[in-house]
Amino acid sequence: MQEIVSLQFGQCGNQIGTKFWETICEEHNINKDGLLDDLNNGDNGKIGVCFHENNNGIKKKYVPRTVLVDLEPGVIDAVKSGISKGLYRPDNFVAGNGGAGNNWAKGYLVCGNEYIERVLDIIRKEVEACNCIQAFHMMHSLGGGTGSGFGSLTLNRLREEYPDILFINTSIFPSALVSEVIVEPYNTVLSLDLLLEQSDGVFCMDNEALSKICLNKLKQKRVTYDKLNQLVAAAMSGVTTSLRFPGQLNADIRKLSVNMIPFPRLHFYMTGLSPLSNPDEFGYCKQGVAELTRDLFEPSNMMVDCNPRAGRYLTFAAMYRGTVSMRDIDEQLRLIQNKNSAYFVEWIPNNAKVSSCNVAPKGHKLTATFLANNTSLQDVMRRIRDQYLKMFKRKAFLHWYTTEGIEEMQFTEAESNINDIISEYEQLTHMTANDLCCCSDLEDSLEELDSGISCL
Ligand SMILES: Nc1nc2c(ncn2[C@@H]2O[C@H](COP(=O)(O)OP(=O)(O)OP(=O)(O)O)[C@@H](O)[C@H]2O)c(=O)[nH]1
Ligand SMILES: [Mg+2]
Repeated sequence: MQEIVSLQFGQCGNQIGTKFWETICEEHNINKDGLLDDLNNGDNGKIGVCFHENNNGIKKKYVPRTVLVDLEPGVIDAVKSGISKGLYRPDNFVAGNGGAGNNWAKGYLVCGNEYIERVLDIIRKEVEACNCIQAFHMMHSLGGGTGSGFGSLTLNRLREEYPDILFINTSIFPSALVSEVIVEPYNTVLSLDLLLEQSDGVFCMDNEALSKICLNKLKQKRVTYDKLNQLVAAAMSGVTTSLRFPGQLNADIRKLSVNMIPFPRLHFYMTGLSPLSNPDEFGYCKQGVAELTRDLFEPSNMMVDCNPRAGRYLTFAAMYRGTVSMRDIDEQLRLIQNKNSAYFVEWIPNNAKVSSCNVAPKGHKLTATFLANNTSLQDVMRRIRDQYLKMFKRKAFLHWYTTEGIEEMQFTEAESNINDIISEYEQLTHMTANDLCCCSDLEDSLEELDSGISCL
């Protein structure tokens, strides 16, 4: 079994985490106490990837392989007393009593250092309980102090201790549409700097795009975290389907990464879902393979506020759930790629990975999840970088960070790292196969990619 150990950090990490577990428990017929609800249990052959299966004599109990951490107590207390309180391992909760107060430096240095050994001990126990762990999966926001700062510290430490285990992140990018944290561009830039160097794959979820989906597509009157988190959980459930249910392609994170990431630093994914429609309109539109596939490429379906049509697809993966024919899918994807060839780089032939799973999410017959490595992701980096620069030019709010021990230099280095990735995306948007031959760094990486794919 290739297990994934989840790490939920901070308010946002724990709120999206609990929504994720709620969603996948329902799909695997696990009730709020971790017991199987339905004896006719469908295809649960790979359930051990995400859950411990504990046999306590009478009934098997399924316990999420997850560690829940927050430097302030409120959200963890809410999980401990919420409807799923019987689901999680009691030893896997860590709650501080102060919080990092929206300050990356506090999460990374001060409070983080106080709690890191306790957290690492719990994670070590989780790793020991695995047969052959494939990845850590951290869920967190980039805009606060705990998920971003303490999350970064933990990422650093786990990288040192387990260099061979893949590290993936579901990272929530901030948006002024739902947040009042003024310093979040600072926290986000400092976190991105680390994610660029240390993470193996970042599923980017942008509160800006998620809010627009809620308002414009789902026709909600008001945006709430609960609604945003439902979208994030649905996308994460889609992305992990082939890891959790028996199937064929992309069945582990390493294969997904080898196929999706042509250059090591370009490991930021945008995610999309279909269908995404107003529940009142449900049933009025046909939603077959053709409609879903077309929808997946719609900019308004992306969970990052970017326009993929202004960039180019390096690679993408489409995952379908429900009873569906692979021939239909291949045909629809070919149609879209042929019609829109300018949007796909020509120097990665066969840049699509497709998979299907016959278990549809609850309440649906057919759905699809999209994962893309598209150069327009630079838009969200640019948005955050520009907000950051406005404050940093005046050194506004900087003292909160320097007094906690972060040097100004770390800010300028992080900023230049973000500038570099923006230029890398920019370059690849305009680069043709011929230009690429002149660029030896990229050429080396392409050779690595070729040999990686041929090893599969
Ligand atoms: N999508 C989503 N975003 C959230 C949620 N909770 C907070 N955020 C966003 O996360 C950022 C703030 O980070 P938090 O997760 O609250 O902070 P934290 O990690 O707990 O850190 P501190 O409270 O500062 O110690 C802001 O951008 C919020 O809009 C949530 O449940 N869902
Ligand atoms: Mg908090």
